Amino acid sequence: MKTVFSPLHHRRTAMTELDGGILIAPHEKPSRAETILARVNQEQLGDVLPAQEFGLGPVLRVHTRNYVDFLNNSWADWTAAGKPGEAIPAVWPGRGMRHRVPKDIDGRLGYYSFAAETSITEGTWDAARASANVALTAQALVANGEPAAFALCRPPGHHAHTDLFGGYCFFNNAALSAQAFRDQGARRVAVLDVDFHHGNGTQSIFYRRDDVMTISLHGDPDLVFPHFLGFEDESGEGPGEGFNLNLVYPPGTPFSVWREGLETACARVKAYQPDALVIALGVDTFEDDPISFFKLTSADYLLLGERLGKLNLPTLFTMEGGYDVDAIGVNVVNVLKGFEATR
Ligand code: OKP
Ligand code: MG
Ligand code: ZN
Repeated sequence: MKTVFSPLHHRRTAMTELDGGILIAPHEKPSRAETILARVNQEQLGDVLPAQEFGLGPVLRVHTRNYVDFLNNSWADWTAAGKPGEAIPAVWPGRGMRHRVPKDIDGRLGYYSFAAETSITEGTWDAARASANVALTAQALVANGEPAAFALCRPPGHHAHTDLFGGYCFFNNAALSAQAFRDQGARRVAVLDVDFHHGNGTQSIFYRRDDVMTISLHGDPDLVFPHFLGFEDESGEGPGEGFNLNLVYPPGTPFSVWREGLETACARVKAYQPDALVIALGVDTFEDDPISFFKLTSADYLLLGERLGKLNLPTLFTMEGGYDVDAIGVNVVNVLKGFEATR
């Protein structure tokens, strides 16, 4: 399987993540991508290709112009306002308040976000753009006949809504790719999110559509981020009714239980008969992940990959979460090797 990678991910090197009332060094850090890349090379998974430039066209198929402009200008606006640190949202339009876009950068940061852990920094725009280009380059490989490709995206994307950043995400790389498949003639696309967290952005983007099915397995949002979406009674709306599926699990869930949800998800994907499959691949389901509570082992990721491979669909993997950097390379490449073993 070919991997697409961009060294521009290094432009996203935040110093702060708001966590537990203090600013910590972010979990979503550059060594994550470098460790995965090293393992891809060590295991000779396949060629590693650079990202092509796709411009903003495919991004604007999913995100609003105003949101994209905001992301593009936010760091400059923040520094022009004389702020000393990284750009962290601290005020939101709560219940009963006006949903209008304020002029002031503090107001706009809140308008275009849903969480405060994700600081915007000098290179964030460049890295988020590169991450989208990584996804779109890998998507094009699959659209042009590769059976599968791995988009080594960083920053991740599955929490980003059409006009909201948060959860370390800015552009929804999985959603952009699914939309690109549709725009290139795929009739139906399935997005299966195996990251520990709910893919709230992806769900929201396609919630009223039947041409992109969204499925996510994740920790119970009653207990863990993103808290306000991802429950099992969310099944889609209007024409999208029946085309969203959430599979929620409690703390301590091992692979033996999680794989039942994977089976359910795979059955739904198969019945949908999509022309392409996008896997939002997070390995923060790992037993030693510092911010998550599932108990998958490194060997389990081989079995996950095998199950996905058996779907026998043109498949794009977009990299999402996974924060135990010591194990992230092994775990991600195990999924991809397990997948390849079935082909
Ligand atoms: C992004 B992805 C840590 C709280 C973390 C944000 C989690 C974002 C996960 N104390 N909250 O889905 O891996
Ligand atoms: Mg998930
Ligand atoms: Zn995650």
